[in-house]
Parts: sequence; C-alpha cells; structure tokens
Amino acid sequence: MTATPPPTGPDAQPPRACCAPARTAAAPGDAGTGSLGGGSSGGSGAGACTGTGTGSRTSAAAAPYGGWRQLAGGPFLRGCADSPYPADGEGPVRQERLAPFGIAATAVSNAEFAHFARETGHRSDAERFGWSFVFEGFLPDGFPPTRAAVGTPWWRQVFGADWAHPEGPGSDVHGRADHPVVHVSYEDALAYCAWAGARLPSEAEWEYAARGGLAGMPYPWGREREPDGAYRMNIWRGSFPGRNTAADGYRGTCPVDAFPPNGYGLFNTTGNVWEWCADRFGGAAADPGDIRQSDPRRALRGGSYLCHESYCLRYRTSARMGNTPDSSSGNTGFRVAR
Ligand SMILES: [Ca+2]
Repeated sequence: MTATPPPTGPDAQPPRACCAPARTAAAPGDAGTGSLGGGSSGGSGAGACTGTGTGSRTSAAAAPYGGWRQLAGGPFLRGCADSPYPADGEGPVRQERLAPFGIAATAVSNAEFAHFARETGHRSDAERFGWSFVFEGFLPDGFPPTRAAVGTPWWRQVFGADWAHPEGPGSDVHGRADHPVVHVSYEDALAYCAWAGARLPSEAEWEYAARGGLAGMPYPWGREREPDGAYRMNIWRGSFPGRNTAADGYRGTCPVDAFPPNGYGLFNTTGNVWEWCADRFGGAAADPGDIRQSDPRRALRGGSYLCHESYCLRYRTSARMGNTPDSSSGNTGFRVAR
C-alpha cells in the first residue's frame, strides 16, 4: 500500500481507449459470445438522444443527497502537464476563471434517481435499447452467454441491465439506495437535471470543485494516493481485471458519501463512478474549437471503482474520458450543479 504518483515519461502507461464502452451504432444481433464493435471513440448510436421522457418536477425540489456546496469560483489552474495519456487532452496546464456556482456534494444516488423515475416515468437509454454494459466479474456463475465490447472484453452486453438492475435481470438496488446511480447515459443525466432544476457541471467547474482548493495535485486530498497508508477512494485494488481484493472496502460501488470529503466538502470526485459533464470531449483538443465542437462524445471525469494503475490511471482530478451521449455502463453516473 504505497503512495503512487502518476507515472510520466518512459514509465508512462500507453494510452488506453476505453474506461467505459460506447454503445455501438449497429443494433445488437444475437446474444452469443462474440464481440461488439465499439470503444469510446465511435459515433452516436442509431436513434440516440430521443425519447428521454423528460418530465417536469411535480413536487418540491429536494436538495441533493449530500446538499449543495456553493463555491466562489475565480481563477484556477486546470489540467496537468505530465498526463500519462496525452491523447486525452488533460494538458497543458492553463488558468481558467469561473463564476460562482453550486455543485452537489455527492453523485446522484439510486434513491434520488428512483424518485425521479417514479415521478416522471423516465425511460432510460439502457431501458430503451434493452441492454447496458456490465463488468463480467459481477455476473453470477451460469449467466447466459453475453457479447463483449471490442478491446475491453470484461465489459459484457447484458440485456435487461439498467439503473434498477445493475447486474442484469434478477439484480436490484436493494441495500444500495445511497450508492451512485449507474447505467445512466448523458441524456438520462440531462433529463434528471431538467426535473431537478439543476444542470450538469462544466468540466472546468467539475475539476475546480474536485481539486478542493488544492493547486496542481493529482488527488482531491493532495499528492499521495494513500496518505499515511489510508485508502481515500474506491478504485480497483489487486490486479486488473482478474483479481479484485476490495482492500478499500468495496468491490463495486460504494455509498456516495463514503470516504472523507475534499476541502470543498465534495465526496468521491475520484473513484467510485465516472461522472458526466456538460462539455463535449474533443480528445486532445480540450480547448473549445471546431474539433471539440464536432465531437459527439461528452466528457466524463473522475474515474471509477474499476480503475487500476496498471490499466487506467484516470482516478485523478485532471483525468478525462469521453463517451457517446446514449452510452451507459455499470461504472458511470453523474452529479448535478446549479
Ligand atoms: Ca474498490
């Protein structure tokens, strides 16, 4: 359990394209054991972004589970100069300025999303498509054959998987009311925001909030991943993808308010689940411009319980990835801003 700063230079990890797979444009065929096309760089799926079933909130808007954190904004240093993944567009470090904003202390929980779904009848993208991506290690022995995402065979296309059935048919969120909702797409997140009278944070807002007032640090609490040997977030412990020791206490998701908050009172900005942001991804073209504006992918931040340094060292404040707006998987959620 040693502190491990992000590797740079010749020791850097090669770029890894896919922390959560994209839903493919082609409609899924048989449910054999073959592979789906995919990866996080594909286009939006057929019929994407329609029928999200957004409704107006019919009851008084409740505060987010962990409350709001009102942040002052102002200038801050965004990005990192030594990302192990140059193609992600984490760098260069640049100063940005933000207006004051509010952001939820925690990711949206299953209980919150259930409330939204009950009131609006929202049908998530996973439900519309009939399937979502589930990590293979969560499927019980004897589970019917599934297809894998190309390049990331541990992601399995599971029919019947959605936010209320995170591991597919027969699973539920009982006992996980305070865990982050997963299997939600960008479009699902927007629908929730419309109901809740909130919005998704911009990437800049997310990163500013995740840094908790610390400049230039890879983690929300500082430079060391496990300061004084203490686990501070929910990531993959062991060796990926075969051995999940859950040494940090969690094999899958953890409660949205587990582990100590950062300096701004935000919980689990790194680890646990990837969080959708409002911005388009754009890869290395992180600054606004034609390339970024034409990218159908939306940005996600923070990494997840599946991230391991051997494969995906993205559980850092500046790390990014992108995915198409109709994609969903068991490690993707969101938090709201205002
Ligand atoms: Ca863990």
